Amino acid sequence: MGTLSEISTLLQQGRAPKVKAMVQQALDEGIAPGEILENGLLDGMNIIGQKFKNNEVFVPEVLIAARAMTRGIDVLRPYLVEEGVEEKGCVVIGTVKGDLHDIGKNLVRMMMEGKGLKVVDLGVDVSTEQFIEAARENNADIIACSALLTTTMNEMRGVVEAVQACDLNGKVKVMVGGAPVTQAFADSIGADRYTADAATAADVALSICTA
Ligand code: B1M
Repeated sequence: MGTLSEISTLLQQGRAPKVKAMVQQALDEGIAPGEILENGLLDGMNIIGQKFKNNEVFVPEVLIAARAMTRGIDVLRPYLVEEGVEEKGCVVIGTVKGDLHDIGKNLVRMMMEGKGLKVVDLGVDVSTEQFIEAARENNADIIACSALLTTTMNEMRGVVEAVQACDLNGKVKVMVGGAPVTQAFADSIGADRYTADAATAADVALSICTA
């Protein structure tokens, strides 16, 4: 098996220390950092994302694979900066104010990172002002809001209205999601995009950033 397909396989198995070691080995073999990212790490994460979408693997496997990806990216990061691999876009993500659920949001973040997007994760209990400020500071393409409670999903309306009312209007798209959120709700608050799962959210974010 080639080094890159081995990295992909180890990542899918969630074997973080092995992934880290193999990424270093690939660098030592002279493989370009961008190629290791695309054809090793991102390849493995894309396969996991697809399996997750098809209910072939579940949350724990995705989290473990994502952790392995993070370890691999940690080794690559300095080389990627040096090589100047272009980020495909920037997403500011968080769980809305009053809401502490972050498992789904973390999956969305990891899937988006797996697509080569820069993701600024504001964590949980994020206010409208924090979303707006971070989007402005990072020159973001997207604000992505997650909510798990019927009581907190209404916070998303405030984020949409705040974007529409400021200089980010027309520049930043608002994506929403989380278990209680529906397409009808997203339409009712004027959000730009609703997606039901993490893998689709990453696909949509990439298409927005590369449009
Ligand atoms: Co809470 N909780 N919880 N909880 N909790 C739910 C959501 C609940 C449905 C349980 C129930 O009653 N059956 C219920 C909500 C009821 C409602 O509002 N309709 C509930 C409640 C009531 C509460 C508390 C109020 C309980 C209490 O204290 N009385 C409290 C609230 C705390 C707060 O937030 N202020 C609370 C607390 C907690 C814990 C802290 C214990 C814990 C969270 C731990 C953590 O996240 N670190 C917790 C958990 C784990 C759950 C359940 C069991 C699981 C949620 C989860 O992580 N699912 C949940 C019941 C359930 O869903 N079975 C429940 C797995 C995760 C991968 O799915 O987040 O939906 P999910 O993400 C999916 C998609 O929704 C989507 O992608 C993900 C994967 O594909 N997605 C996006 C998510 N964000 C997206 C954003 C996008 C696109 C897609 O674009 C931007």
